[in-house]
Amino acid sequence: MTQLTDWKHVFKLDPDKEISDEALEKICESGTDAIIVGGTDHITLDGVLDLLSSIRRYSVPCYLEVTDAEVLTPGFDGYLIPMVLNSTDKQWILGQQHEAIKEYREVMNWDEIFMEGYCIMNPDCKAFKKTSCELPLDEDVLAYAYMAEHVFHLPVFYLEYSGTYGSAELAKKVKNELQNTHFIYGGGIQTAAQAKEMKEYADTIVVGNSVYTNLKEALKTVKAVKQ
Ligand code: 1GP
Repeated sequence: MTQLTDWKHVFKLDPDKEISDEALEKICESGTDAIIVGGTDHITLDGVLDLLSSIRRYSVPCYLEVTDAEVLTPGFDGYLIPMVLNSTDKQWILGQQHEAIKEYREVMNWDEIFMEGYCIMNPDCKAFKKTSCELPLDEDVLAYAYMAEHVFHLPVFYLEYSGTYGSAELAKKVKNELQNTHFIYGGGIQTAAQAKEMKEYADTIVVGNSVYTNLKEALKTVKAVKQ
């Protein structure tokens, strides 16, 4: 199975959003490297399990991004755990993770768990507000990327513009800051050209919302980064 560090392209699906069987088939058979199940609001265990079982009809790897320990469930190929580095509230950086580790550490398999150092860059997105982020300047973002790699030794740094297309110039600078930590970019990718542009710098690009708004264009992002 493709390792996270080999991912070029992933789709992120939200258990709170409706998706037809036909659309799901196209997404899972698109050639993407993995599907991430994750979202910010109204995430329920039932919703997560429903989506997981639908995705499991296909061979594509399926990862859960754990934004709420209540929906943790076995059966995924891996688990992504965000630490929101630009949050002003400790609970989103270390607090919830600390609680989850107290409860689950006996059953945690670190071969399938990946901590993600998140930097959330869109002040209008739900995750930014929910996790009480402050908008960093470029130099701050680069320092967070540096900390992700050298202070926390995180496997992943995630530049998150959820809902809006971000700065390719900043993505380029972030890439230059990272040697060992895998660089994921997500946010606002709707076209093959945008996918290609961000993939110049990011190791992996994530396409989320556009599968719900314009699936045809969203599907083209796969080929755009895999040629
Ligand atoms: C969201 O980074 C992902 O967590 C993808 O963002 O929904 O804007 O594509 P979009």
